[in-house]
Amino acid sequence: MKKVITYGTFDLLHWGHIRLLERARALGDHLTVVLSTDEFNALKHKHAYHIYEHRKYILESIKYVDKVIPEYSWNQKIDDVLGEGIDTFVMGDDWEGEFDFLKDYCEVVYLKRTKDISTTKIKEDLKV
Ligand code: C2G
Repeated sequence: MKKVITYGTFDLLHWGHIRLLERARALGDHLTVVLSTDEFNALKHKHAYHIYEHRKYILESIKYVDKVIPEYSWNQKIDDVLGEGIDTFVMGDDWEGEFDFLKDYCEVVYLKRTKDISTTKIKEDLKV
């Protein structure tokens, strides 16, 4: 079984997120999403609208997602890849090159980011 992993906050889930998850899952037979905790989001200077438990619940309902585990540190990726038996690490290409150190442990794939949609844009557009 070819196992794929990806990371993110996935707040205010939108079609750009779904396209990423769909393409990531298509690279293997199993997709693990490592979901940023609310505390880790603070380290990323992000404040998610939905709390971790609700973002996890939403992701677990998506047919492309097989497992959701918490992301609590920038430094857990090697342990995750080894611990989860991962073959392929996937991120959107806004992260291009940032995680190449993982190439010693698994395949690293950066997928084209979906244009014209983001959680930030949604929040901005909804501001009255
Ligand atoms: N994404 C995308 N297209 C968009 C928006 C997001 O392909 N229009 C992708 C991002 O590139 C990322 C994933 O969807 O691969 C999740 O995006 P975020 O929730 O914004 O994740 P981020 O805060 O970048 O978290 O350790 C890594 C970090 O946790 C990454």
